[in-house]
Amino acid sequence: MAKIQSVVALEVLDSRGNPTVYAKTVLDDGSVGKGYCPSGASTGKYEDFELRDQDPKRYNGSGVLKAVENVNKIIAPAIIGLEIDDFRPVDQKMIELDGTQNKSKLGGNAVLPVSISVAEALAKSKKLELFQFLAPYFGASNEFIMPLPHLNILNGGKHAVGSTDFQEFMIVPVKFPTFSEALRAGTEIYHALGKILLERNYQPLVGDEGGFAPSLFSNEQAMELLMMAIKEANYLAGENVFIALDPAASEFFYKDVYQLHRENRTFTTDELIDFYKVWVEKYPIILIEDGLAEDDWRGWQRLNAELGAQIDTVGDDLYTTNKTRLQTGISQKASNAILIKPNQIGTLSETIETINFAKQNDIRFMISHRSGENEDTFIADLAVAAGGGKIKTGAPCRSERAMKYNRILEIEAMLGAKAKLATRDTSQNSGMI
Ligand code: 2PG
Ligand code: MG
Repeated sequence: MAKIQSVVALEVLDSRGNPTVYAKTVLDDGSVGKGYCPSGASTGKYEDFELRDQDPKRYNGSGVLKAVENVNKIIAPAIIGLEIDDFRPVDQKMIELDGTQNKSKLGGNAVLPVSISVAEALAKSKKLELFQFLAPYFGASNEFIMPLPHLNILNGGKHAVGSTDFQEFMIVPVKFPTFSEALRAGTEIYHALGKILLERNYQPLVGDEGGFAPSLFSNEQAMELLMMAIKEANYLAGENVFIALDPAASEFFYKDVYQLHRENRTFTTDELIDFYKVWVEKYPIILIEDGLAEDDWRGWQRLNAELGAQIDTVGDDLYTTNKTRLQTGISQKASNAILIKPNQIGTLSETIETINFAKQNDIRFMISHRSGENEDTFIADLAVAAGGGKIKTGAPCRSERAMKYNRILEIEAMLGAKAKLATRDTSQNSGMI
């Protein structure tokens, strides 16, 4: 047991230059933990409340001094002095202090950094690596599964204005012996894409998640560029490298239809599902996240019924890491997978509960960053500890993205032969091209 000696929060900046909350926890044995809150651009409507000051004189209203004060004046006094060897009682205390469904009193952005910093301090106190400390919460053994990296090499939607309507075009190197080899393949493909874009006179500029953000005339053009890049880097699309998409469809769903502005097309739910079906036949797609909007339950049921045997149908805005919404999704057979973002739900305890609930119900899960990130590599340890076999944390470019992949490299080296790269059955996904 160690006693919480101090908890201090600060207003710092994220990767978009927006203010965010950082918290530092010190235990009485000298162990120190740090936590940061990431932030989304295409946020789901059921996410935790992100408390911003709305003071137009500071950071155009996006300052987080109130959330910082909530840590320093409300949370810290309530948890300093607690004797702990588990972070869950601290999370419970914060949930009680907040007392709302969506952390709207204290702010999810006040609660999460404290939750992470306490877990990190405890891991240090127990002289464990963070992933080792977290593993028992998932009932994990001492064989660790390294997650398959889902690298977002072409950015669109809200992360790259003027690029594609679909938000994320990811590549997934699947048939590689180790995480480091998979990451190398993904990174070589990323650079091949940059070269192809330059040759075609596109400025190789990047979006919020480090992927290229060319101004394309259609979403399909992005798919063609990805296929070219895989080939250019000497990998085999549909054999060892696959494609994953996050259209983030809630962002282009208006007045009951899906509107793709770049190509001037409008789809009903059924038409958009048919569109995805054509793509899944044509391209080696293994995963579609938020293919439909967050309240389009009927559409999700059909999408999952028709494509769920071939691809991961992942709910992000649909579930917002919320166990109750996932429960609804399971009873409706709305998807076969969930995206996990700790800041959508607020505490590490609730994140773990949702993951374990997904596991119990054979729902696959992928650990994810946010488009507004920071120097915290916490999600890398979480992905290894939870053992779901998938992570997405942007392109292998820009330090706030690369450092999460780098942390997995470090863990892999630490574990040696005990680090097994996740596998994925791709027999249904070769694509025709
Ligand atoms: C998503 C995320 C992360 P944001 O939609 O999956 O890639 O974007 O953080 O902007 O919600
Ligand atoms: Mg998403």
